[in-house]
Amino acid sequence: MLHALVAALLAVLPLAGPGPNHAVDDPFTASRAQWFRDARFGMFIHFGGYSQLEGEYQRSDGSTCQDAEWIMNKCKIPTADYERLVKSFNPAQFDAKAVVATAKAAGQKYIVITSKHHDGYAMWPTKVNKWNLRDHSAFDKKRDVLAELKAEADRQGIRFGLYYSTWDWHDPDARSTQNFARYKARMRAQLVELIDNYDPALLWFDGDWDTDNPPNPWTKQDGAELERFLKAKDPDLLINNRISKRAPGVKERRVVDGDFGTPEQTFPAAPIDGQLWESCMTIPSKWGFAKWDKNFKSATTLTRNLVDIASRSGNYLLNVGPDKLGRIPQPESDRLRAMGSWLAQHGDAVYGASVASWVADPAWGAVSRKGDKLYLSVYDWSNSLHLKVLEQFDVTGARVLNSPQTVTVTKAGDGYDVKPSGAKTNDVATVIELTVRGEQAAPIGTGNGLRAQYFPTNNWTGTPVTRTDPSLNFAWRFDGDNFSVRWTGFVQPRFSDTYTFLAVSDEIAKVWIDGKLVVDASAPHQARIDKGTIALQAGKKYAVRVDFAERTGEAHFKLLWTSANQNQQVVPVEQLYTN
Ligand code: H79
Repeated sequence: MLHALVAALLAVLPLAGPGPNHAVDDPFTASRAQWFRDARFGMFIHFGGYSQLEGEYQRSDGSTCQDAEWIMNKCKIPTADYERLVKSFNPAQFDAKAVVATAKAAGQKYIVITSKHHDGYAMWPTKVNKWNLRDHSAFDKKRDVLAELKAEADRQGIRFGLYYSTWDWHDPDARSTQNFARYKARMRAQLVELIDNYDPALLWFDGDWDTDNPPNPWTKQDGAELERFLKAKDPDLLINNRISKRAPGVKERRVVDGDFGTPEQTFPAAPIDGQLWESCMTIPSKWGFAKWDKNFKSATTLTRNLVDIASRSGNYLLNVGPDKLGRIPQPESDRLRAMGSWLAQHGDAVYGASVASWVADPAWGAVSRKGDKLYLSVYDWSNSLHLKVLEQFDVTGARVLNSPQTVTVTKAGDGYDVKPSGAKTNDVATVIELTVRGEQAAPIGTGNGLRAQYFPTNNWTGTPVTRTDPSLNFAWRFDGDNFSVRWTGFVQPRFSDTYTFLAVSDEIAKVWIDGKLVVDASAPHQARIDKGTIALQAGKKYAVRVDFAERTGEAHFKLLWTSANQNQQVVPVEQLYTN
């Protein structure tokens, strides 16, 4: 009630200054995201009413149409017919113990299961409607697959997450701009059920695109409101970027949305600027079960994908599609088990590992880093193994995981030649572990932030309100218009490196370090990331000035840094000084 009043006031009053900051922490360093950053490998499960159709629909004219979790939409199945088919859904052989055991055997650290896909069918006994596995199926009325999976995941030490599609083909209000508020209320009620009953560590939204088939009235404001609501209920929830809205015709999602980015059926060639990320991919071509979908990727490809992803500081959410009886198809579990047996011996290269910025990505494999270890995952053992060095470091030890062979490391050309004495240990990737010593970090600083001046205009004029901001990490979103901020003080790097400063901003931002304009995003723009580099010396303090201005629409500003020795993060309070 009070909230609505405040929101109404904010809407009518020209607000001089920003509203509340919705960026509560930095996902790159926050303890609530620690498990996610370390996990690297999760199991996605696409399981729903569509699973009953097994990827095929017989039209009334006798012809066959094929798809999987999109079958209702792509094959234009009339709702009544889809409902009739799903009525006989009886996944009696769904065995949570076996599913979680498969994830464990694969070396996966978390599970994300579809609670509701685009067809709107809820996989738990929701009280919001009858379009769910309890009330609309032939399944045992005493069973609840989400409850079973959650309990088993807890028992076996696997984190539990839920997928939820905001886009809904079944609920008539979901495609109606006029009735959308009613749909949003039902969605919220369902999400409350999910949080209260299954306590997910992560919510994975989907269906954020702009489309007419059927229409999808969801907006960025809807996403921002929902995220605020969910985080108020559970501040530790991790939420993906698709809770927001992808603009019409835009392929890329925004860096400011959610806790992590979600490349789909692909993964990037380097860490993503400004956000944690998780690539979701399938083993055959489709997400939901389809009996004809038999072009399975090899365990070697899948394992190397995981290693590549970990070496770029991302997670791999690899999907399985249980059949209509609830069983993970054997070709999928076979591949998962093969990945797990490789990981059992080489997991150090993956879990808790991230980008190894000291070296260039090699053509013969991938390099990841964890603390004072570099892991060279060699896919092509026949090649000579050269490491191109981007940042000097010493090698104090070298060994091949699971092999007694010796490794010699010699300086050569632009880096190191690495020569193992023996044969590869397996065909997927042989891992060479280097113990390394890089530059000693300067002690953690003692700063308390930057001096901030908040101006009641969008051009740094008028009388500012002054305060100290511990870090520059703001998502004011829709809450403030027509203000500008100037932050001043000093920044103190802990390494002598060429630093990249990354500014997430909407809509005007400039960053000066040591008097040099490092980021110039002074042409008005929507939420995006801009960056620039400057060489700095460890422990020295450099003058910093940041100008940010907001006229209308959304307001965002974050300042991050990264270097060869410093993984990407919001510049932390300890390294920022008011004087
Ligand atoms: O759940 C899995 C897929 O079913 C779902 N996301 C994963 C995790 C997914 N559905 N579609 N896509 C992914 C690809 C998106 C297709 C689109 Fe379009 C093309 C969206 C906008 C253009 C088709 C045409 C849908 C709307 C218009």
